Amino acid sequence: MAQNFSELGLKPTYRTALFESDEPVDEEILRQFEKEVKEKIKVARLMIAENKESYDNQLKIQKLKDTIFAVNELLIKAKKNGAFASLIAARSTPKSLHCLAMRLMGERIANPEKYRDEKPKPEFEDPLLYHYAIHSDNVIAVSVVVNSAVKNAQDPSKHVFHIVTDKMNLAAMKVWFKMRPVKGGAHVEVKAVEEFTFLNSSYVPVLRQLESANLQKVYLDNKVDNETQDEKNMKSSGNTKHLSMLNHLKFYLPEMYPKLHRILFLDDDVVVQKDLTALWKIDLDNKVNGAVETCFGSFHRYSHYLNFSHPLIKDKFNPKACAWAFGMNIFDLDAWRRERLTDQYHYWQDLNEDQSLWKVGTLPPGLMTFYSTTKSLDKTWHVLGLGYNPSISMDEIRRAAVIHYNGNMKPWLDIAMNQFKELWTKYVDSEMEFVQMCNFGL
Ligand SMILES: [Mn+2]
Repeated sequence: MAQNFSELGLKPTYRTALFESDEPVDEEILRQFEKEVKEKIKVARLMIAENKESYDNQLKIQKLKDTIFAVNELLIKAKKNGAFASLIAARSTPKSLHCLAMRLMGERIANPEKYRDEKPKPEFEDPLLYHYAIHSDNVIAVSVVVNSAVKNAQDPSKHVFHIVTDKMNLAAMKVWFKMRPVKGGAHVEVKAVEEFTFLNSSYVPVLRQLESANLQKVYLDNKVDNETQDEKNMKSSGNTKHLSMLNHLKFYLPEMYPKLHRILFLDDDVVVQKDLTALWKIDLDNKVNGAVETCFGSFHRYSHYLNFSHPLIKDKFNPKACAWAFGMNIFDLDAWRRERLTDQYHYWQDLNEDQSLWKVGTLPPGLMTFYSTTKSLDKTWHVLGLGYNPSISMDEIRRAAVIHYNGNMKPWLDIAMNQFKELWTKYVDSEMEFVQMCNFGL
């Protein structure tokens, strides 16, 4: 696949966006990709027509025909991978996930006295313990992350998990951890993003942008013109789904946990396979973000994520700088506060209202915010690609402290890759009655 893209003269950024990315596939990118592929096919067809008369060009014709075929295959694959996977992700999984959330809600409504809110534990603010941040609306995914971390921790009682979800999933998430308390004395705090009241639209650019996008939507809806409702919905939803507060929450960790010095940020599509405590002791050389780098050859450089035709980007960043990944990051919160990096993030996010610096996602603003303040970690800490790359070696996976199912093929979906699924399912609490009822297909 890698060489196909460059051989066919297609931008490698498409490869990143359509096959490797952890963020939802952007319809606009898929459309652009389709347009370019169709353009390539057209040019190839024209050349064949022009060359038809001269017999000595047979070879060339055959080569062009092969190109048409290869490009078409790529398009079909991209559509399947992108649009189709998001379709499945949006329909079939939520069936089981919804079922689980509903059962948990039902349990809570049936037994209100069992689920009264408890006082926050002092451990939640104890800087001497090992703190984790997990931001997700997916109960089963979060339970796997926490369960795998606890099972592999030498002393679970020193580990504190700060789960933040949205208002809609708060009760379900709380009931889960009440019904299935974590083992070994580990500590779990569950909060809704709405409880962090400093995160409002006068402080957070993403929320302000969401509000103005919603205003635009109202304006579009009321406008009398010849667009159908579907077309309007397409236009407005395309922008807003990437601006979810839960996705951008990681940029506010120092303010959310003012007493803590370090926190380990984990995505909800990871599995922990080793004791991680060494991460809190690693020397970060006064840097803020400890992460594994993802570049190889010309791939996954800053130029793939940022628009280098913009003067501010060209001025400030090296296009060849190596990108790194979100998903397992050890953040030094003191250094973050000292360097005022949240202001940096706000600066870039404000400038990108018109999407002229980057298109979508949280990795581009992350790459900008933590440029020159990221310390590269040994690759065995965090092995990526289990959601799209079938050729990761099992040795590499076994050695990894954390494995990451970034990509479309999440382990809780029907389209998960079979060879990697078991590494996730072994941490699913399959004895839990609701998990059995809700058909997770384990
Ligand atoms: Mn992820």
